[in-house]
Amino acid sequence: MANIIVMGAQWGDEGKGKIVDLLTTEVGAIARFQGGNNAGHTLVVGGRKTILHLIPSGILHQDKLCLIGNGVVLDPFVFCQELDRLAAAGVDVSPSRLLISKKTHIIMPYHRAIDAAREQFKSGSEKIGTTGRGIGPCYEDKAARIGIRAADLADEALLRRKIENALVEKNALLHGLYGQEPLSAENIFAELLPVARRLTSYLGDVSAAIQAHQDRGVLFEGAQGTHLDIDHGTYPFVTSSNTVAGSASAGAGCTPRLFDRVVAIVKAYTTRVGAGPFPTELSDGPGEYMQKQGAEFGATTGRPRRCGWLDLVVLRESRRLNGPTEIALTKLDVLGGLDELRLCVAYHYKGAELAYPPQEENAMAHVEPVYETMPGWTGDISGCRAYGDLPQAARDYIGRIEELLGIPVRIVSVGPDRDQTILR
Ligand code: 2SA
Ligand code: GDP
Ligand code: MG
Repeated sequence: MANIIVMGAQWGDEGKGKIVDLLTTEVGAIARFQGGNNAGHTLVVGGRKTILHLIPSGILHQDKLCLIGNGVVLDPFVFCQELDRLAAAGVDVSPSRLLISKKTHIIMPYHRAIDAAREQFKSGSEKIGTTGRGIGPCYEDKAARIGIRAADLADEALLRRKIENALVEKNALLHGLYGQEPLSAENIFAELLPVARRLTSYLGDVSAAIQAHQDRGVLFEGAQGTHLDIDHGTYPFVTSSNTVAGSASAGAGCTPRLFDRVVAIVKAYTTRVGAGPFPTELSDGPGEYMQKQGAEFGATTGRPRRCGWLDLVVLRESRRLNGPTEIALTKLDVLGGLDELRLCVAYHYKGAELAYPPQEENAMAHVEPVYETMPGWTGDISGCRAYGDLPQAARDYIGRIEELLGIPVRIVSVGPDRDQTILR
């Protein structure tokens, strides 16, 4: 039994949900530690699809405890909807299985309104392409020390006062700057109250729960991806939390000495949803093929995802930032049918060859990828269940990734279903 961090090595949507669901058998509890319902984690079991936004991807395993850590931002309305959807599908979502940290910050309606208004107000090239879920504005309030935390939902007088105080500033922005109708504290409070009362039965001490489960193993489920990290990503085209593995400790409330394994989820090509630089992006041909074969649409917003070749510069930086012990390579099946595959191994930038991304704002938009070319394979590999079943060209592609990164690929995913997996 090990304590495992699972994180995305690219720009999100690498298939974390599937791999977390798969690895859940190895642990006693699963914890989310950052992000919120901007995440869309897809699980397919026996052909049945579940998309989770807030609740950890271990929830389908009846005997596991699911934890929502202090580093998460939680929309209580979305949480309740997710509870109801899972319960309707026969999943046990009782408080005995699901705990929310009392320190988790709450996404309020004004956070969503500011997120949307701010995006609308920005000029075309400045738009981030956020999910509109209020993530950034909620983390802003946390840092400004005016946020509402989950424990506050159990104290109605405090909750009311905090909403009233927040709206003084929020309405100045929403009404004064963005020209919208001011929001009413009374309406927000009245809407929130039944949801708040429901949520309070899920509140608890996540740090204590992790400590209690560490001997059976805890899996820490990252959301988004390394290059969307607020510090290390392609700023300002990033999300508002730290998505790197190091964030698991602070965002769940445990010692960094706990972790035994860091599993980097790597999609066999690259995708990005929302704005921001993407050096290996393909606007047609193989990019369209990946988009179609991989059904690359946002699991939260439904937006089409941009697609491109695998970028080893991006992955090298992820290796440095996260120190993965192993890689889970996903969506390899999607590449079947392409004549040749390209791997970006370096960038040309201002006359130099770079092994790591440049760090100045938006410099990634001006790099020129340096490619290696490898032969592709034909035929459908989604039925392969052993490494030896894969075509030689597919094994060579995996081998080259291992060689370039010096990290073993321990899991190869060849389809969305839990079963469509090769373990090495
Ligand atoms: P936000 O909403 O403030 O976090 O947006 C900031 C940037 O972070 C990106 N982002 C994501 N990128 C990939 N996947 C995410 N989850 C959904 C999915 C996305 C969707 O699973 O497909 O459905 O659109 C996710 N969440 C945030 C976002 O695109 C911005 O670039
Ligand atoms: P996450 O945010 O990292 O959990 O990833 P998403 O769920 O947003 O996006 C990954 C998508 O790819 C989902 O629709 C998954 O069902 C699907 N998926 C995961 N692994 C594979 C795979 O190996 N092959 C194929 N074809 N689809 C996969
Ligand atoms: Mg996703």
